[in-house]
Amino acid sequence: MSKIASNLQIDSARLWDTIHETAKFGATPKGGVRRLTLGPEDKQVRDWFREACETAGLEVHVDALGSMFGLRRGRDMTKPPVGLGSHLDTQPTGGKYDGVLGTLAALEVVRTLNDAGIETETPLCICNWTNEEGSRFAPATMASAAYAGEYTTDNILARKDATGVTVGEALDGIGYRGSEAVGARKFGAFVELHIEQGPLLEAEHKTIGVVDRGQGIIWYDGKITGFESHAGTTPMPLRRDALAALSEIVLAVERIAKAHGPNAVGTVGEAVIAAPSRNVIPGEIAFTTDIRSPNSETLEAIDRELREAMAGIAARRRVEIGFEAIWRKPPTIFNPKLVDAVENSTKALGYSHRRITSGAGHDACNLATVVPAAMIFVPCKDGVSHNELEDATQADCTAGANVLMHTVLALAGVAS
Ligand code: HGY
Ligand code: MN
Ligand code: MN
Repeated sequence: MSKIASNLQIDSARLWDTIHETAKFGATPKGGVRRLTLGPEDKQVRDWFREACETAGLEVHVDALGSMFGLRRGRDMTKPPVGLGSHLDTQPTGGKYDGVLGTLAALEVVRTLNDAGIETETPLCICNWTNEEGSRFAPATMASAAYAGEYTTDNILARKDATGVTVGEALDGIGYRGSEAVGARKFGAFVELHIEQGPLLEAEHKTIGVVDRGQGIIWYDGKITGFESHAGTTPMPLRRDALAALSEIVLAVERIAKAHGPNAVGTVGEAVIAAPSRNVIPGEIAFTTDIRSPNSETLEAIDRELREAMAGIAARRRVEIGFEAIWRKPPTIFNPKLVDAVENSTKALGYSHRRITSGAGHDACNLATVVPAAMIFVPCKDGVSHNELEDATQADCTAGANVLMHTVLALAGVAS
């Protein structure tokens, strides 16, 4: 690699300004970002991203699920591009860095290579994957999962949000239902930079997480059917209280996840009483459950034990409990050669680092099933994410973007 390329550093101030410039799309009073996928704020950031890519000389393409691709030409256009990027949608109580750092660092890599006049051997392709978060439409990482062949495009287009709007309608609503077939754009490799969203790097004073694995995930949609009745006249032993049953389910999820600790986790993140009223015993509740573990056998054991616990709760409380697994993501093993490339770039740049398993799901975990993929983590303050307090330092974001750039240069090759 040329001397220029090997000493290249991204423009730290420009990356930092870019992250904070886009944070205005969906900015919340508490300093977070609420940018639900395919909503008006997502359209704003997508339009911004498209313009920034075009200004950086990229050809912008959009696929049938709205995922965006900015292609930077390489010397040999017959070779598949190295992909880099993440997502720009956020959780309802999201922060400025989840997904955003990886997508905008990819843009910064292109801007830096442009400034340095560096041409790579293979093309590069920066990516903004639709709906990584899975908050408005389930499952999470749906567009990259469809890209990897886990779902058909039509299956995803028909997914509905809580108000009954489909993915297809939402894409049309913001003008991002592209013409490109999902999965048609091939990559030679894919690298994603992301905040860790956990406490390890900060606690160990490490700048870079070299991600070699990702947890397995199972998502469930649950429904409890009891019996609405008068809060004043129904004796306690005669009640079929759906909310009391859910309370036992929540504690069972916590107990069973802890029993499979220290890495297994379980969460009931949503619960909606069908017809809530202060003086009516809840008769019907919809709820969701998210369980994770780096180990497939542990996931299956938790699934079995949850169903056993629910059968007991249903019998004792004379309620019906429906519990459907709607998404199963096996644990991810990232490509060892790419993981080594991340580690080598990190060492060459002199950053402290450690190998790490991703507790969160990411688009790279789907890409890893069809193309060599790897991830780079940087710390976030107190390990907090999916919270408006999410924070990271300019130095760590810069370090992550430098590792991303040098890993991509090692994979793509430098032509001039
Ligand atoms: O849920 C996840 O792991 C990701 O942050 N959407
Ligand atoms: Mn993310
Ligand atoms: Mn997230």
